[in-house]
Amino acid sequence: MKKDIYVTRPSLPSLEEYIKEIEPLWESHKLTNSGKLHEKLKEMLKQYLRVGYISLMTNGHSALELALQSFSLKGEVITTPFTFASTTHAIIRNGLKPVFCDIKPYDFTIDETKIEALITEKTCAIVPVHVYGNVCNIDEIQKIADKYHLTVIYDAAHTFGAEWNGQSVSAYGDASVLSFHATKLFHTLEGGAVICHSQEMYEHLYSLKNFGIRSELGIDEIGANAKMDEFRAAMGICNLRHIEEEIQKRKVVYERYQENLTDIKGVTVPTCTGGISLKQNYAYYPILLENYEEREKMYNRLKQNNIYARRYFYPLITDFDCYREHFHSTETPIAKDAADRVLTLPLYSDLTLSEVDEICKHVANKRLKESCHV
Ligand code: T4K
Repeated sequence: MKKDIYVTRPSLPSLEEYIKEIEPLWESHKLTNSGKLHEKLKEMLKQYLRVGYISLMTNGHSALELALQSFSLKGEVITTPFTFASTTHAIIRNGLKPVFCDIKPYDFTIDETKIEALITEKTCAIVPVHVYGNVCNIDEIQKIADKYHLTVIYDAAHTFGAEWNGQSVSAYGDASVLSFHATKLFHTLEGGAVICHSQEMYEHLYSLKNFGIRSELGIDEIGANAKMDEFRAAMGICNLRHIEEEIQKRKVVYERYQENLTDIKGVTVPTCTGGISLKQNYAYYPILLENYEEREKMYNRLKQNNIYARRYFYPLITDFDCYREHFHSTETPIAKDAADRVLTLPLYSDLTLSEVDEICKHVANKRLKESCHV
């Protein structure tokens, strides 16, 4: 029986390393609400990401919802439909109206040239998504935001460890939101964070993730419960120690895919658009097939061979049952086309090169170029 290969497989530290980290909890009994490990991870992340303020949360989605809430926004938010459900859900659950902008066909991020045409007197913010680790056009987005006085909150769930122009990608915008879900290259089992730029916002987020509690007797706003507990923080501390090795191993896998698939007819491989100003994080490996039918065939062929690639992000959010009556995917044709043709291949640090070659053999379906020996 063939081994199952999933789109991802979380990396774990050694059991000994994790136990060593959580052992003091049996002494302290301080398990959550900003314990010592929470504080330690926060400091480690500030240093690693080179950011001033980071608010750790229970997951990326809560982080996104609370980041939006913290700006007291009202009205319309320009975003894209080519993302995980979380981005749109967070906007709508904040009582805001998403206005969908199309994406660029080569890197799947928001097409900054199409943003201005969507701005109305009701627009209050832009929520761009750094899809698959591809970085949005940060400079142009900021210029537009400055011109129209809009808040920019990046959904940076896919960009942990990536740098742009020598700075962490998460340092840009009025806030950036990270996901530390088990399926991400850096994880805390479940987890997430908001990167912000002032002590005031940091404290506000602290209150929002703790029911709106300001003091023992004072609750002055309607918050949620989105605090990160000590067991998750411990996992983050261990994983962060190995993060550079994790990214390097992924790079090797990513490059093997590029080498194997670049000249395969009917397969479009990822393009890195950041040039030398970008340090990639190798979070995902998305390919585009010629059309919907070819993508479905490929998805099923891989599945028959125990390779569970994923169609991130299909269906397009505007085609979800809960949204299709309110939005039209025809208004974002490039995103619609990408959703119909994309397939995200397995990528994780333990994936062996012979497994990559095996996956590529099925992707190429006998059209593999000669240099790849499988
Ligand atoms: N914004 C964006 C752009 C996002 O992509 C996400 C999350 C968010 C916001 C929200 O962040 P979080 O609130 O999640 O922190 C997965 C993840 O659950 C989700 O975090 C991620 N994006 C999304 C792209 O992928 P599913 O429904 O595809 O996960 P699932 O359970 O099918 O896992 C995929 C594969 O991974 C499985 O087939 C096997 C493997 N796996 C998974 C888990 C959970 C494991 O081997 N071990 C595991 O523990 O959503």
